[in-house]
Amino acid sequence: MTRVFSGMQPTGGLHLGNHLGALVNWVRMQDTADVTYCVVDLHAITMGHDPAILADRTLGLAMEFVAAGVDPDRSTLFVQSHLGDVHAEMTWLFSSVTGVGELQKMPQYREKSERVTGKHAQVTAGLLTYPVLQTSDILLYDADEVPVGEDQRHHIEIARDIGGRFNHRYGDVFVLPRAIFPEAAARVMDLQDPTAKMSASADSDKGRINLQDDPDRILKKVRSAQTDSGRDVAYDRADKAGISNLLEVMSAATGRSIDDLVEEYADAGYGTFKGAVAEAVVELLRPMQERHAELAADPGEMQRILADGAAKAREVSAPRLAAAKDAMGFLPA
Ligand code: AQP
Repeated sequence: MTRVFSGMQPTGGLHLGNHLGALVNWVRMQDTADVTYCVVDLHAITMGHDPAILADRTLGLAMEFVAAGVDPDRSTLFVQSHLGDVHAEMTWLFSSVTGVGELQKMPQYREKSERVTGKHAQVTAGLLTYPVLQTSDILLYDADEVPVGEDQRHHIEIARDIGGRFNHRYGDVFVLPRAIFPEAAARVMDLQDPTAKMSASADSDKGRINLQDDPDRILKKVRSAQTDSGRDVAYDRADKAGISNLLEVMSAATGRSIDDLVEEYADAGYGTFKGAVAEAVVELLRPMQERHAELAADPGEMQRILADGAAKAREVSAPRLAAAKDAMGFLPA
């Protein structure tokens, strides 16, 4: 059976990009694969974080996964730091087959390190080695497939490179994974700046639809989305970035093809089209928001699910770590 692994950071509530780019595939893949999903909290501390809210955000993110349709009975759902011993040790081993230069070339590292400003600000070693920890996350679970958004393409490639190099040097221990992107909305763009991806860390949340936004807020954000000065609803990523982004969002939210939507809305005017996009997003999020409210009422149940998940995850990952150490020639304890 195909094995699947993916994770998300508890850096805030999820947004529509996270959902359409990755979470939709997480849910779909439960039907056919052996899936493991993780709240990657160890990744969430590389840019500075608030210790007072990390635990709540971690639990809240797990609830968002389940509210979106991740089924704890058909998946392994766990928190990365609960297996910090396994993931961090594996990261150390992989870091000895990883070049500093290849980490420095990662687009996300370059872009995020530029955002670190201020007198006491530091580009941390954690930000640089982030892809090595992500490689451990994925390879410890023998993942064949990793459902992610387009922005993760380079990180999955480096995971293959690191795993491949390890296998070449020490023997075939790891499965090399491939990224799985959605057909539409693999890269959801910011509504206010359709040349930038919708992001948890954007300065303003006007260009971002959060999964917990209420219908009024969603309508306001979609209505004020930046579009070109033309009138026709057409798909053209270069010249009509804003409208094309909304077409992708609506296509992913409704399951209708972009051609079909263009045919219906070509002459409808931007106002009518934006209203339809907002309605589609509201309808997509409504059941998730209802389920999330139910889950939030019983945090103890989610803690129990995560404890079970951590025990299941350890059964897979601890032997993989042991095999890696054995292949590298360490003296058994
Ligand atoms: N805009 C997006 N479109 C499609 N997919 C996206 N993902 C993130 N943004 C978009 C996918 O969501 C998953 C979670 O990724 P993460 O936890 O690593 O979060 P992230 O990529 O750090 O999220 P943000 O919002 O983009 O935050 P910043 O600005 O901090 O980088 C991944 O599968 C990702 O591809």
